[in-house]
Amino acid sequence: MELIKISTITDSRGRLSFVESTKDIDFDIKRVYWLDQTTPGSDRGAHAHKKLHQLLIALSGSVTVDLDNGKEQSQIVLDTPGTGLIIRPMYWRDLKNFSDNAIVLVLASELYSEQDYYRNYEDFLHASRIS
Ligand code: T46
Repeated sequence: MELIKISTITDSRGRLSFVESTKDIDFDIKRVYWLDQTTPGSDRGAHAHKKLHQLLIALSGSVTVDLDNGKEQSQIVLDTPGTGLIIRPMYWRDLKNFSDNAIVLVLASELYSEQDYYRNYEDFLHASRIS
C-alpha cells in the first residue's frame, strides 16, 4: 500500500490532473473503472487480488479503505483528488463510509478477471500465509 501525490496543474480555467504509467505508477494501465452513486451505508470490496495492482483516487467526496495483508491491518481515508492509493496484490480491501457525492476512480494493471479474486477471507488468509 502506498499513497502517491497526483500531479496537478491549476490555472484560471480550473484544475487538470494526470497519472502516467511508469512515471507516476510502476504498472501499465489496462483497465479503468469508477464507483459512484453509492447507496447510503453500502460497503464495497471485501476481497483481495492475486496479481492486480490498482490506483484509487477519490475524484469527489470521500471513502474509507481498510486494508489487510494477512499480517497487518491499516486504514486510509481518501478525501482529495490530489492523493492516490496504490493497492498491491494480496491485500484484502473493504471500502466503506462513502460520502454522498463520492466518485472513486480506479486505474488497474489487468483486465477484469474473476479468477484473480479471493472473495473468501479464509482462502485469502491461507494463501497469504503460504506465499
Ligand atoms: C476493487 C474495488 C475497489 C466487471 O465486469 N468488470 C470490472 O472491471 C469490475 C471492477 C467489476 N465487474 C463486475 C463484477 C461484478 O459482477 O461488476 C460486478 C461488481 O463487482 P465487485 O463486486 O467486484 O465490485 P466492488 O466494488 O466490490 O469491487 C471493485 C473491484 O472489483 C475490485 O477490484 O478493488 O472495486
